Amino acid sequence: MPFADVGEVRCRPQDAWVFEHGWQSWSPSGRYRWTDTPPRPADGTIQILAYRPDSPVPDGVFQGEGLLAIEPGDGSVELWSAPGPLEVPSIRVREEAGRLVVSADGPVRHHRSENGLGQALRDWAGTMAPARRFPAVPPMWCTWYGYWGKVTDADVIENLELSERHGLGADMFLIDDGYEAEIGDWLELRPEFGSLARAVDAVTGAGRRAGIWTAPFLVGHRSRIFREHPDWLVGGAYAGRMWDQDLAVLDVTHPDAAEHLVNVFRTLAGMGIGHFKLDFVYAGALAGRRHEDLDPIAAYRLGLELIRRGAGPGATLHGCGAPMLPSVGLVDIMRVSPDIAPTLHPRSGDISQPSQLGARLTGAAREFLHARWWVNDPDCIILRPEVEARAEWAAHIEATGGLRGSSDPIAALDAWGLETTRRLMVPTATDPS
Ligand code: 9PG
Repeated sequence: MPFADVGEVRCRPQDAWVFEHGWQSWSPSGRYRWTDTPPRPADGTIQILAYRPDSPVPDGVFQGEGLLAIEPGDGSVELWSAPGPLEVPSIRVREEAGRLVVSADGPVRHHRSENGLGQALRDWAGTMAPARRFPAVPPMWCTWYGYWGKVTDADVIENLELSERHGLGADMFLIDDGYEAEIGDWLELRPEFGSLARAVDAVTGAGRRAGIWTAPFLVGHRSRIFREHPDWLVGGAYAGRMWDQDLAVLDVTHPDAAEHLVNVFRTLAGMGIGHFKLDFVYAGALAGRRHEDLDPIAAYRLGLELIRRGAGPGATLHGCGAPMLPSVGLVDIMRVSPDIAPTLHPRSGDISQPSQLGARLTGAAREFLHARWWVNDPDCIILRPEVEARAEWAAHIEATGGLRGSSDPIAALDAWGLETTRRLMVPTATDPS
């Protein structure tokens, strides 16, 4: 649908603030003055990887994906949103003759509030998902931000032992990117990783839960499934470039691809894995030619349902790089920020990219979703001495009710890092803020 005007706010634009909500986990979200320049992708690849792929924003315009709010400066809030998780328009605001004009490329709802932005967002979030209790999730330990793609089974086992010895209380050990042979070949191992069964058995044998990372809708051009099943790919869909290769998309509406997807998760669950970090899943909602003519959000939701079928009803599904609204009701935990990194500022100046600043700004702007739509994941605790502004990151984590997960090599922590990590490693808050 082309953009059509849906409303206007009469105010002095220089007094107004706009809240832009990003498309997926890594998309910048926040409240900006009308006179500010909001975050925009540094290049076309980042537009696909971390913003909304088909919805670049023209200059001079603010844009939210499924949610945009305006504070005219008199204490009121005007909020426009998607009608629900299944249809998520882009919502824009532009200045025209001294007023702010709102437009959207799909159906929207309008809410008005007199109680400030925070309350407006909390109230709105409550209307978008059925009220549900989110039981406390215990803290975890994750391989990514310490071992990156070079993780081994021995690293998992060493940190399992160190977490117990230092009383960090990690109850789930998440084996992140780096164990797999290729992006798409989730049941084949990178030889240097060692044995997945050995790592998982060590964790479950210690009475802890095992978690694993996949990017279930990505098919890397180097993978076996890309070579062997070209008919399982979404025609014309390009999920960007990472791991030094172009990324295609699994067509979950193809019956054989769907069966494969269910089987991957059934197999991993059969090994004793109960927590699944589902990463780069924006790919499942890309437009393209599918075996069945489903719209992209319906195809995305079907993909998550197939994963649930394979993983089992008791498994924890943890979205990441995930379209936010379209995931409501289908994931237990959701990453609500770009990646944390040992550096305060992102390399490209683009706050969708790994950095403490990007993780802090977008994570704080989305705290209102915690325990309303899912359990928020603000990204991992990293507090080893090389981490810039580590006390600021600890304070940010302490202020969120979301998932607590340490991702330092525990042996690299100094006394302050160890003590602070121990203090932060508590279960998630069950009440929304
Ligand atoms: C593993 C990592 C970790 C991490 C995830 C995700 O915009 N980007 O280009 C971009 C790339 C990678 C990325 C986030 C954003 O990291 O968030 O926790 O699992 O993959 O490769």
